[in-house]
Amino acid sequence: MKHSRRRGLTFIEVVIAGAILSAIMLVTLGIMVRVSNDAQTARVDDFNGLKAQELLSRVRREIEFAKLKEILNNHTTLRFQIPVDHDGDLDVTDSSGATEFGYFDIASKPTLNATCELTIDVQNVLRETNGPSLGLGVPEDVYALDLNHDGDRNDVFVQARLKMQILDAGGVATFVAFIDGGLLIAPKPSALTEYDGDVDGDGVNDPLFMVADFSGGEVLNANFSQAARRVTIRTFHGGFTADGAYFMLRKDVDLIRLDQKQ
Ligand SMILES: [Ca+2]
Ligand SMILES: [Ca+2]
Ligand SMILES: [Ca+2]
Repeated sequence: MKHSRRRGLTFIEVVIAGAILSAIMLVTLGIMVRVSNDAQTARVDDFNGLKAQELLSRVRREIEFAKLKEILNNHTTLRFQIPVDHDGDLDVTDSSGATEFGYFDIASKPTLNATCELTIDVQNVLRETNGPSLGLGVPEDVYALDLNHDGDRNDVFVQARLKMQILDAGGVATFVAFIDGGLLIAPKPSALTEYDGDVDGDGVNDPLFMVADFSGGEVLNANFSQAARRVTIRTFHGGFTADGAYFMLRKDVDLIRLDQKQ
């Protein structure tokens, strides 16, 4: 008896084919989701990078010809002066040959003893689920996420812009402008008003402004020596992916060589 050629698939073949098809679809879907997520996170990272570069290049422009006066308030405030022609002889040295360091007053007049200050202006607070409230009187948002990806939901961050102000000889601010920074800063867990804590959760604190040594470029403490001719600025920017499920954290560090002897 002649058997007709078998047509169609057996049940088990259908099941296997179905399983293979499902697996292929899952893998494809996985790749699509990953590509989409990668594209999303890349976009957020690009945006964060742009904010960082804007801020860092602005600070660089302000301070590269400056003489550093001091870094204070837990590394969040940097004071500096620049060469000015205070005596009006068309150069920035006085009759003794010394550089006339100062800043401009509100009428753009070069003024000795005036100082420019860069400091932070806290705008809002980002808290992980168990992060403490800072009670600063600024908006606080709580997120059920590990924003800094350090394995816990205990952290809290402030988001700040940079405030630039001119201080007169008495230290009174005569002019204030803002550099929209979107800086993320972590307070110290032991002192929630000291904003030089650990932002990225690697166990090392992340101060905003630090003095660096001219010879080795090594970051020193706020007490700077004669050799200090560099300032490091460490910025963190963050942003959520479009679905709000992931928070990208980006770190940028700039080492600015100061033109003037400190
Ligand atoms: Ca002069
Ligand atoms: Ca965390
Ligand atoms: Ca850190």
